[in-house]
Amino acid sequence: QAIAILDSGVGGLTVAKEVMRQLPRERVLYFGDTARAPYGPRSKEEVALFTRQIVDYLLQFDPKMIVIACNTATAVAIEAIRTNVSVPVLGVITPGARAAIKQTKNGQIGVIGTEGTIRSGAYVTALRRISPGVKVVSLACPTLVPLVEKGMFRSEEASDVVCEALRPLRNETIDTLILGCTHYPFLADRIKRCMGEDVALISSADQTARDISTLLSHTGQLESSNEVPVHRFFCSGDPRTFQWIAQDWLNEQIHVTP
Ligand code: DGN
Repeated sequence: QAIAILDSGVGGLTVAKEVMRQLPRERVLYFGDTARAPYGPRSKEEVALFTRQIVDYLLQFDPKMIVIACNTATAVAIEAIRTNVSVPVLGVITPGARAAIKQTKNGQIGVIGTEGTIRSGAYVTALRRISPGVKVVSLACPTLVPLVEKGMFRSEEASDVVCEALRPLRNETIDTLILGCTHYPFLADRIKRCMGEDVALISSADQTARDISTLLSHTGQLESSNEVPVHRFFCSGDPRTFQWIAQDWLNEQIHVTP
């Protein structure tokens, strides 16, 4: 049985990569809804519906668990999906919040994400649940996901767009910044350059992969076979763009099923 991972596009590959690194025996089934990305500007109802459709599609393959590797979808749909699905469902917001609370020294945390994620207040809720006194500064950065989906994350233009998007955070005294969108680790070096060395960047990917590992070891479902797993990738849009971004990010050859 595989670990099914979904996102609106290529962003969830940041989580998939970490899963493949931390749990090299596990087989990954990935779905990127590239035809309908970005989810950020869409309504809650629409994102919840799309997430449900993808989960239903992935359930055909009888996965051992579902990972909603999209903050926007986690924010609006995880509870409903959990009640309707019999396998464990993990999102990326609680793991990201936990990692940020562990990291911060001054108790001031920034969160960047899509409009949908920021509007939902899901990070503020998750952070305050763990540490009620924490100060949270949230900022929607709608210009970043399109850069990544177009494969422009290494371009000069990307640096300018990132700096412009993060400008409102420059005078904040945060010491930790949550990359509250799974696409943003693609831009991590540019975000780092813009925010400076003193601000620690938190990607949910690392903590999410650890949580997956903990969950599967509790349920006795960690893969024990030594065979090299064959991962599968699906996308709803142009498979060529998806394939080259995925190969570049994962550093391996993959096959994409359109
Ligand atoms: N990668 C998604 C997230 O983490 O929110 C959303 C990207 C998008 O569709 N805007």
